[in-house]
Formats: sequence, structure tokens, C-alpha cells
Amino acid sequence: MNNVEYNKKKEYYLNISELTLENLKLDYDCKQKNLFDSINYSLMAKGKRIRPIILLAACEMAGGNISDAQNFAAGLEMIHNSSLIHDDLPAMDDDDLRRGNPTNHIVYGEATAILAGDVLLVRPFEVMADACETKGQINALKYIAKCAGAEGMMGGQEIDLKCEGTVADEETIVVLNKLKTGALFKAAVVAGVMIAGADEQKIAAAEEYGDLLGLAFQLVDDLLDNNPEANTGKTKGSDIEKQKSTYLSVYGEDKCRELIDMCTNKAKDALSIFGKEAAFLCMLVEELATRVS
Ligand code: GRG
Repeated sequence: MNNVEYNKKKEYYLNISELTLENLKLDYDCKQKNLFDSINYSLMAKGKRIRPIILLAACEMAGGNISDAQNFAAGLEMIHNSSLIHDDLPAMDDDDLRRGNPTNHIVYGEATAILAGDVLLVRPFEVMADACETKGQINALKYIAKCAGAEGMMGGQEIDLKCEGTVADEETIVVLNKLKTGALFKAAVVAGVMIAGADEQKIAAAEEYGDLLGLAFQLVDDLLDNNPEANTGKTKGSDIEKQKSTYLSVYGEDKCRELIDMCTNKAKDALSIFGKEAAFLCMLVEELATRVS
């Protein structure tokens, strides 16, 4: 796959993700319209949509149909947006900028932002359940739920909050990031191949790729948070200001870059079982390693 083909394919997955989110959007002129506005303010604020792109690509890589995966891709993006809204709240990271815009609670107030995050956590299970016709889809739904919950992203957030202001050891930093950031990436690729009906060996390969991609993604994120040139859409240097233990604080810049290269190469190797069908996801992990936003 060359760069032109890769970019075309990415645009295709992105368009499907946006279209599905638009079709599943809740937007009624009713007494709770303010809540719908708050939900749509965050959900439609053009994130990179990496998780739904990965889920759709993984499904195709394993021989599945995009139409069977669309609601799962949109659902996962909703869960991700739910976590961003809650992460920005004063009780969590207390951020006032997200994707270059004021955070949800700054615009709609804390109480409505909490509700918007809650809706974006339950709505996905409604739309994914709606799409469940096969055992693979049911397994994907369960896998996504597990990765989002206390054994996944939410558990990682708890560790992160408890580490604030302390110097966490390397093992703790690895576990917290594997859960907080990595779990939803793993969910994307594993759910995608499950929907396609992949066997255990292929699911294990997808899990390995997801873990490595998540690790590389967070390493890059830590470097970007510290880079004044990067366009993250967030307040810069907030990790240092909040005395967060990050990969950058424990490894330093050179080792972070070394690890990004190592994870990228290993992630590509992990997908060898899928042969040439893995080309898109191999190029994606490479692109994420060099991203500047
Ligand atoms: C209520 C669902 C819910 C969660 C509560 C707050 C929380 C638990 C978890 C926080 C998880 C979190 C925000 C992890 C950071 C992950 C991360 C690196 C986000 C940035 O992802 P990008 O770059 O963002 O894909 P865009 O804006 O492109 O979507």
C-alpha cells in the first residue's frame, strides 16, 4: 500500500465514522435540549477519530464487513468522548481547553458536563446492542465494556489520580498508561477482528498490536505535551504543572523516542498473521509515531 492509497483509505474510514456518529446523534428540541447541545459540542468537535478508524480497519483486515462494525466504531468514539469530558472536570484534571476549544464544563457548567459524559457512556451500549446479530458482535460489545471499565480505562484513571504529586515507579506508570490510554486502543482493534469472526490466534495478535500501539501513542503524547510547537489543542505543560508521573519524566526524551520506534516495529510484526491485509494498520501505527497533534 502506498501513501496515496493509505490516505484514501483513512479518509474512507473517517467519513464512515463521521457519518455514523451524525446518524446516531441525539438532537431534539425538548426540555433537555441543553444536554443534547452539550453532548454534541464535545462529540462533534472533530477529534482525530483514531479509535473508530482502527476498529473499522481491523474488521476489514480480518475479512469482515464495515456495515457490521459501524455502530461499534461510533460507540467506541462516544466512550472516548465521555472520558475526555470527565477527564477535563475540576475533580479530575481540571482542564479548560480541549481540541482547541473551551472544555465542556467551561461552556455548559459542571453538572451538565457530568451528565453529557454519562450519556456518552450509556448511549454506546444502546447503539452497539442494536447492531448485535452475531456471537462476534456480542463478544466485541463485552470486550469494549471491559476495556472501558475498572479493569481498563477507568481503573487507569484512578491510578493516575492517586499518583498525582508523587514520583511513581516505572511499573506503576506502565500499568496506568496501559489501562488509561491503551485499553480503548486495544478495544478498537480487538473488537474489529471479533466482529469479523476472527479465531483466538488472530484475537491474540490484535491484542498485542493494540497494547503496543497504545504504548507508542502515550509516549508520543507525553513528548507533545512538553513541546511548545505541537498543536495538541490542550494547555501545554499541564503534566509538569500537575506533577504527573509520565513516560517523559521517568525515561527522558531519548529513551521515549527509542521506545516509540521499538513499539511501532513490534506492533507491525504482531499483525504478520493477517498478511498483506494488515498494510493499513501497519502504516497507521507508523503515522501515529510521527504525529504532531
Ligand atoms: C466516564 C468514560 C468515563 C471515564 C471516566 C476520566 C476517565 C474515567 C478516564 C480518562 C481517560 C483519558 C482521558 C485518557 C487519555 C487518553 C488520550 C491520550 C486521549 C487523547 O486522545 P486523542 O489524541 O484525542 O485520540 P482526540 O481529541 O483526537 O479524540
